Amino acid sequence: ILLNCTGSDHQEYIKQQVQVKNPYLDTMEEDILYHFSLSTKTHNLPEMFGDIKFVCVGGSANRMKSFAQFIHQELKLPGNPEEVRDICEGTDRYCMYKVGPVLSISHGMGVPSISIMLHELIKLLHHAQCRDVVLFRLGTSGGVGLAPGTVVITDKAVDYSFRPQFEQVVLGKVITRSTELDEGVAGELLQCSSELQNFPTVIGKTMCTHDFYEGQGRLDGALCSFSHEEKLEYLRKAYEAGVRNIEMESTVFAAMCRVCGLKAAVICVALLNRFEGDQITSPHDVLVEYQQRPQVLVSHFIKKRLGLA
Ligand code: R2B
Ligand code: URA
Repeated sequence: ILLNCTGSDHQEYIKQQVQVKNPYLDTMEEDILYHFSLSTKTHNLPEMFGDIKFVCVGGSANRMKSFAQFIHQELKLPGNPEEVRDICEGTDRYCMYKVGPVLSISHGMGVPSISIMLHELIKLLHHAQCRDVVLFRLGTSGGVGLAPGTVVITDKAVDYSFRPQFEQVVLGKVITRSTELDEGVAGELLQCSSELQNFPTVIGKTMCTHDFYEGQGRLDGALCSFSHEEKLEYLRKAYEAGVRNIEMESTVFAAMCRVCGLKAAVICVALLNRFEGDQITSPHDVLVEYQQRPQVLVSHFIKKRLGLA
């Protein structure tokens, strides 16, 4: 087909592919995706993953398994949702489930954990020749001035000083990458939320930190080097800068997807309002229901895209 493409069609075709930004990859005879326990030599990646259109990632292995089972039901696919198989069963670093065109993967907690997963995921999508893929991070977060249970669609992922950038140390030097997310997908998700009943949703900035306790201004860690007033002052500044929630992966997720030409969105539920406290005190069943909200929203999005809703 490529031979018949005109120049601009060809460019469009290339643009829709998942791009890796590493010239060395082409020179490798085999690529071992170590933390997935998959490899280009032992697995036929185009056959296993070539039809993937939606990739959903989230911190917890159990939650991403439940999501796979949920989306199996929602898409009314044949077979028993209970029998979804972990593709990464050769390792317990991450889990991965494929349900029709949807891939559900866990990424653990924090920037280093999700960034290792994303290197291997983006290579996997590239090796599998996937096209037109949208990535979603479905997560939990601390709300900044929001009622618990509110879903936040991220318009920009920002760092500790509310800048839309991700800093990474490479060869001993800091390099900075932009963390802009796809505006169209965020808008489509907001539209989806308005079509669901009792679904409090906002769009806003998401602050990404490298710690859950002091790094997020909590007074309840094993260490605390600031006062209650200083905490509130920081949260107030964050709110004024447009930050509506705080979590631990969004900046690197946004930055890596952007560089590789992948459309991406971050959807996190707020488990608490950080102006009101630090401890997560809601009962277990309430927290479970909150964590299903990003899944319900993304499922609605996927069904609409597939013409099923
Ligand atoms: C949200 O929740 C986790 C910490 O509890 C972390 O992975 C995040 O981003
Ligand atoms: N996840 C976070 O990173 N922070 C919170 O406050 C809640 C969940």
